[in-house]
Amino acid sequence: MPKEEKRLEDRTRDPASLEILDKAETDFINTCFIRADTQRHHCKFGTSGLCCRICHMGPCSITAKSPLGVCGANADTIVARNYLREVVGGVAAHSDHARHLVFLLKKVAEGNGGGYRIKDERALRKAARDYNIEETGQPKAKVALELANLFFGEFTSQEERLKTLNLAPVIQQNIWKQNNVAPLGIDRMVVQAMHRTHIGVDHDYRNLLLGAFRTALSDGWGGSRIATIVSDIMFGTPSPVRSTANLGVLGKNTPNILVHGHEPELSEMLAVAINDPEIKEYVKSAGAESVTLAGICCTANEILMRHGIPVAGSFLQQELAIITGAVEMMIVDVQCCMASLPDVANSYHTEIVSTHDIAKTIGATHIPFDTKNALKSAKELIKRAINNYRNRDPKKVAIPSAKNPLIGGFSVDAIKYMLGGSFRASFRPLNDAIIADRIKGVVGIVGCTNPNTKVDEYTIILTRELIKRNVLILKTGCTALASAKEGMMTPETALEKAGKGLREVCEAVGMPPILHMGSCVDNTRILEAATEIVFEGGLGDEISQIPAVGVAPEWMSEKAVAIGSYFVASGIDVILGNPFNISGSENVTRFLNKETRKIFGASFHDVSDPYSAVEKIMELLNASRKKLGITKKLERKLFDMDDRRKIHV
Ligand code: BF8
Repeated sequence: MPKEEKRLEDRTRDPASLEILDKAETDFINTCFIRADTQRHHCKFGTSGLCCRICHMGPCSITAKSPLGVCGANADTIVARNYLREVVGGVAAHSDHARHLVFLLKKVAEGNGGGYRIKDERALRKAARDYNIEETGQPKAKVALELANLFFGEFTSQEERLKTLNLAPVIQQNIWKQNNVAPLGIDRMVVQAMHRTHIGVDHDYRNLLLGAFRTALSDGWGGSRIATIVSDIMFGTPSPVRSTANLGVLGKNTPNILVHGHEPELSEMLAVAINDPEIKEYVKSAGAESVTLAGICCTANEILMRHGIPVAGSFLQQELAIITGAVEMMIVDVQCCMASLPDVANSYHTEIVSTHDIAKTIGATHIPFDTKNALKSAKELIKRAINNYRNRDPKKVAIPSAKNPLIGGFSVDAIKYMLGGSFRASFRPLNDAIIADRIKGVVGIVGCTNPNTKVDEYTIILTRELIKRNVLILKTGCTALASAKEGMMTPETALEKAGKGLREVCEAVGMPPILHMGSCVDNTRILEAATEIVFEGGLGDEISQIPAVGVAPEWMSEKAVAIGSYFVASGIDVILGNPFNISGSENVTRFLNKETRKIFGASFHDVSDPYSAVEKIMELLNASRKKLGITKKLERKLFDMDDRRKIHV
């Protein structure tokens, strides 16, 4: 046992994870938690952003005695370059995910979509109108093809700004134009960012950082937004759905299949195939009544939002799920799937199946997913998992009992519907509640889990304290799963803990105070909600004026750096539970934590404990409220048309 190993109870607040971490010790399994202990002495040059490895005259590390790299780059340049490269990594991941979905949309439109079809024609036609594509009276395949081609243009556009930017409030668009951060084609932005960070190109830290915001915008108002739009068209716009979360969802007497990663094509087809009569028959022949399909990470969020399929766990539970000894197959695609999975699986009977040609791991079985024969491929995978059920060793099985019910599926459309009903679907009641001070504001809590902190702790404390203070919470990614596992995503539990004003509003419209809005690419749903609030009127003319804050409490991935950056560039302050690797440059730190406020109306804030984060958030929300002149609590009353007109002026 390494000398500095953390106590078990300091690793996570989740009881299911604690139980399996204990089992991992007994089974001698090396998990990310142990590896985090052995990696604890993080390189100071790395954490401060002062290590430059972009050419082979180095690597150079900047110190007081050697303040310049061999090429003459100083700390500001090196730190800013490293930051931009992290943003690029995140943008590329989200946007490549989007590209695959656009290909699928195109194939479906051309009649080559295999078992896929357009599930939400309303979403297709709405998207077409948003992008000025003529859709009235046109067949859906034609509209879909035109939209897919337009989206491909969003990747390749060489000289024109992204069309998706037009979905933002006009003032945001103007800010981006004036500061030359309105992105061109996504691919062009990624290539340009890699070019400008090559040795001997861009050395002005401010220019590099503006480049980082421009690249990030090509994700938030580009790749990720397109991914969400196309997913909704292809697989359906989510609406509230019940489910359960945590390792306790694994079946004791059923074959268990976990789907893990990000792209929804495969998981959607698995969700269909699992109910196929052929599979139901097949599983009986293996001596089980049914087969359990559950999700890990963002794939879990995707199939939860659309099918109510249970969530086995978040990012740091992927190894733990295998250690239960009860998983027949873990199917992975891209992003956040640990390299260690086959090693962990070696001690059990679990088969790790990789499905994406750009994401292979030695020790995993690679079975590329065939979208042309998607249903057949999905059924074959499920049968293979069922065949493995006979290899389960009961002596190695320990499934924690912990699981909690939840409600997920809050797309912006679903929120509008909850707020206003089907005939008057609108954000008006939310804006009114914020104006009347029953709701203080809206906070998006997003991102990952990280073994360097006690898992889920910051997220849960922050969420609990904010709803107590009448703040409506929007959640995505693994932080959404933290609340789900804690039982905070049922309307009843959460409402018991919410402040009076928030509770009144949520009870009136039948909505929980913590809304699960989806996976990481679905952070664009939070931008969409912020835009709806602006369009609805009464809370400012642009996003930075509304009382809204973003928080990434336990973030770890490059995608989170991109997300934080596009939030700030969209006018939303972002609280970071752990800082970026930028402390080596005072100028870069000042730029990101202060000066962006003059450009975008928002900045980053490093706040390492959740109680201080609550104070900071309330300070930011109250400052916005003061600027809007909405500091007084209004009597509760129903707004008539006259009131509404006044709000709009
Ligand atoms: O994209 S929240 S750990 S699973 S990076 Fe990964 Fe972070 Fe989870 Fe989803 Ni997002």
